[in-house]
Amino acid sequence: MSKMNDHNHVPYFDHGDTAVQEAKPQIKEPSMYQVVLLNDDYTPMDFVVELLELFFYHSREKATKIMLDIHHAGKGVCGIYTEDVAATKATLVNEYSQSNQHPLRCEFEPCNQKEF
Ligand code: TYC
Repeated sequence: MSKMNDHNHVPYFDHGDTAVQEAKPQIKEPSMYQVVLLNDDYTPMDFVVELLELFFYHSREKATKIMLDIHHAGKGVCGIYTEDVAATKATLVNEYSQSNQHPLRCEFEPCNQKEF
């Protein structure tokens, strides 16, 4: 047998019994963001309720409850989304409020919950 092909004598040859660690799947659940509305003294209650129906698909009843919570607490959650969706909703709501001459402010911030 030629020395060149005698694998038993080559120090680093894999004999086929090497344990191969499979890579863990590199996927994670996306970070979630809550879209919040801030209270102010000027935006009409009806406008806020309609906006909550229009942009966040809440029923009239739920929208009214959220609006009143914000009115009393100063701030409240409208919905929970991935970052892109939360950012887009906040921008659209702020543009809509401005175009109707209301000072209503909408923001988004990281949150730990998955749904609202
Ligand atoms: N405070 C407002 C009023 O009395 C109503 C209001 C509710 C405004 C929620 C903003 O995010 C808001 N007309």
